[in-house]
This record gives sequence, C-alpha cells and structure tokens, in this order.
Amino acid sequence: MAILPILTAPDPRLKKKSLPVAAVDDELRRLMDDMLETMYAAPGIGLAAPQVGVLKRVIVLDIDREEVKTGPLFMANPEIVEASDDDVSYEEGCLSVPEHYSDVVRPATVRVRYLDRDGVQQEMACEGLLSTCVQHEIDHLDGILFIDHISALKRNMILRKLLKARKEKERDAAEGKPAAKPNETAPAP
Ligand code: GNR
Ligand code: NI
Repeated sequence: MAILPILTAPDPRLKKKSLPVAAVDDELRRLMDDMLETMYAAPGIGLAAPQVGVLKRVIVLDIDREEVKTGPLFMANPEIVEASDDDVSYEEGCLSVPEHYSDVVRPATVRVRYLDRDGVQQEMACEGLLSTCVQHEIDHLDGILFIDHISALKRNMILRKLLKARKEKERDAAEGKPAAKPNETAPAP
C-alpha cells in the first residue's frame, strides 16, 4: 500500500467530473487500498479518487463515531438513489481545503447504490455523519467542493487564503526552509 499526495484547492483537477469505472479489478482495488491508507494517515473519514489526482468514480470512507461505526467502506460508481426531504446542517471540512470549516446544508438521509470492493452491487441507507460524508465524497466526483455550497464571499476568502499559504510554502521550500507540519507554525528563523 502507499500514501498518495492529496491535492488542495485551487487545483483544476478538483473541478473536473470523474468517469465511471468499467469494472472493479485488481488495479482498482489497489487504488482503493492506497486511498484508504492515505485517508487514515491524513487523518480523514472519507476520500474521493480525484483528491489524489485520479479522475475515477471511487470513494472510500470509515466513520468511527459513537452512533455509527462503519469500518472501511469502498464504493465504485456511487449514486444517490433516494434523498430525504428534510435537511441538516453540519460543519464540514475537507482534506483538499485544509484548515477551513463551514456549515453545509444537505439532505439528512440518503440511500446510496454502489459497487463494493468485490464489484458486487450494494445499497446502503445512510444517516448522520455517514450521510453527510457520502454526499461530500460524491460531490468530489462531480468536481464540487464543500465551499461551493457556501456564499461566494466566504468561498473566495478561503480560496485566497489557501493560495497565499501555498505560495508561502513554495517560497520557503525554495529558500530551503523545512516544511511545517499541519497545525504547526513554521520554526523561527
Ligand atoms: O475528514 C473529513 N471530515 C469531514 C467532516 C465533515 C464533513 C465531511 C468530511 S470529509 C473529510 C475528508 C475529505 O475531505 N473527504 O473528501
Ligand atoms: Ni473532501
């Protein structure tokens, strides 16, 4: 298995629509396993293939909360076949939008149809955090980030900050400064 680099916004690959997979074969299972390892290492509770630069309709999830403990879930060609009329708001984050969080309103429960790691079609009723997360991941497959669900003002502010943080990182790297870990300020010069 391998930990893959995660793309961060703004990146044109995160805006593209991913293509359905023809079949779940060994090569795709290797991608799924690498994505799961990458997600655990991040750490995150979900990851979509475009976040690692692969424009295929594949997501992985593992929700571990008191109410819902799913274990690792692998989904190819996931589709929402039913969504509740009632909505819920949840404060979302995204590994591709590091260190920014916003409330996003989505259907409270969904029913998702997908191919599992063995290529067998499954359906799953999702509620709570699992429902939010599966919708967030399927959005990635359509080139949509959680910041596309918030006001343009907030979105542009976040994108500007992300770009600035990236430029500072690139400048520091060019000057040979060590990279700061996430949630850690750069060492004093
Ligand atoms: O790790 C993640 N946490 C999270 C929290 C609230 C709503 C959605 C998510 S998904 C995110 C990982 C990620 O970016 N998946 O695409
Ligand atoms: Ni995300």
